[in-house]
Amino acid sequence: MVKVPKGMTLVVGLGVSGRAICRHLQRLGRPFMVVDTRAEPPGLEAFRDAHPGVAVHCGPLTDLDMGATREVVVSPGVDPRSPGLADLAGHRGPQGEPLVVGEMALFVRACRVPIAAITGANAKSTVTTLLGEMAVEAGRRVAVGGNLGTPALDLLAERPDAELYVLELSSFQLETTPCLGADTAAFLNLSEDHLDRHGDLAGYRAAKLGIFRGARHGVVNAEEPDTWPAVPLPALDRFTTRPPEAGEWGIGEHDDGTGPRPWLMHGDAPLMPAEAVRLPGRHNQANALAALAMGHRLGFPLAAMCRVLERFPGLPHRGELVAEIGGVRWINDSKGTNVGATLAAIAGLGPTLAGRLILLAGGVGKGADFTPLAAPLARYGREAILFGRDADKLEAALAGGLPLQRVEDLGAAMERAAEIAEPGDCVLLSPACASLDQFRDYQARGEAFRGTVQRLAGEGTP
Ligand code: UMA
Ligand code: ADP
Repeated sequence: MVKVPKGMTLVVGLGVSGRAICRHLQRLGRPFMVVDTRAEPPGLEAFRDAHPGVAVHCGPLTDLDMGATREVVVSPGVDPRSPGLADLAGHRGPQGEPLVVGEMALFVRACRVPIAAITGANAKSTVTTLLGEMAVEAGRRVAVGGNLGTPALDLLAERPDAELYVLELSSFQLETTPCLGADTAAFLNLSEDHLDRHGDLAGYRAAKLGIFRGARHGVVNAEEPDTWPAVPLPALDRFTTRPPEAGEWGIGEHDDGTGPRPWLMHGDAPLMPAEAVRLPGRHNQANALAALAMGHRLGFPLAAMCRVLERFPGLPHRGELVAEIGGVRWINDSKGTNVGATLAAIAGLGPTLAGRLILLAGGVGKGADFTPLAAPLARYGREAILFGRDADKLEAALAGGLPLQRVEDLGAAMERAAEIAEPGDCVLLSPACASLDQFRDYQARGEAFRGTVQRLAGEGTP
């Protein structure tokens, strides 16, 4: 047994967040030690160089006696219910907070300016980036990060001048945040993801509802009651892709003299034509409305926010057209890491593509049910090419709908797609799975796709 010395803070995990937690504790002058359950966590040597004298234990959490620990700060990838931590549930630290917390608990204690926080199964990064861009356009000093980009605790040090923090937060981060106290908090949508960690959809939802703890304003999806807070908030805005009811943010018919067409609306006030939103598809119009609702609450001028929506081209790896080669479009939606995201990608493309969609999917399914993909793929798909750890489960869920092809990995899937694609087809990488069985992360998977497409373009292969 390794005893954590009395009064010492224990940091669990030596990934991106864990290292940010250590830097933060160092700035506070709080003594800490580190544990990572992996035998050789990546970047260990560099960490030791940067933090001489800090004890690092690599191995099971059950090796540690945490009885005298001042606080345990867990990385998002570590389940607070793991053996070694589970026993500490219900224990309290000196400030009365739970003994086991995540990075956001430390962030909240240190942050002195408003927080805008965004969660959901999908669209978090898109809405977070949109809101950040809107803040800049409105002339605010804003820092953007969290689950996306710079870890929240690093933002505090890198952007001490910020007058607003816009943070994307995952269910993992929220379940270890006792009270976020956001000025505005959005829960965008809910569909199955991370069930291997949260057990079931109810568990996943309960973690995500943590975004509303202490919030002064909420933004929810009018069409998804699962996103609504369990306890009333001081103020709430709802967005929908239907015509809005009073006070809602939605999409309705409006005629500005050029003929009736769909507009983004706030109640009965028209804001901008839906087609002027540069991001494609209805799901992105919903994302735009959520960002508008948050920005409005924060006092950003509507005109500034609409300018951002007109020009924002989207983030890489989210429905990104990499190239059109010989009449075949190759689209990188590597961030489609769950069924809900892949459904949105298919819905966005499908109607223009009946029978012309070649889907590349597979990887780590995280316990999800793939059957919702069967009907839209049967309708729009030409073939689904399946690879990775959970290809079997995908194959079973899609069987009987469209032709299926099993291959080893993404490279083989792309070879097969290049072989069968004909002008007018669309090859979509939207895996409905995490990448971690075959790639470092979804970006590496998307880069691999992009690299192969660029090589194909060079060769002139369809
Ligand atoms: N791990 C161990 N033992 C440990 C510590 C980590 O096995 O002691 C494993 C985890 O199980 C996981 C991996 O190491 O498989 C990384 O976990 P981590 O907590 O160390 O991750 P970080 O590198 O700190 O990155 C985390 C977020 N990752 C996760 O939540 C898994 C990053 O989000 C985030 O950008 C970063 O903090 C900064 O805040 C990534 C992510 O995939 C993009 N998030 C999930 C998602 O978006 O769906 C939630
Ligand atoms: P997150 O950060 O929640 O993963 P992203 O903005 O990175 O969200 O998008 C992730 C995936 O979700 C992409 O594949 C994207 O095409 C898809 N997506 C974007 N908006 C929506 C939406 N409103 N509903 C469902 N899926 C969406």
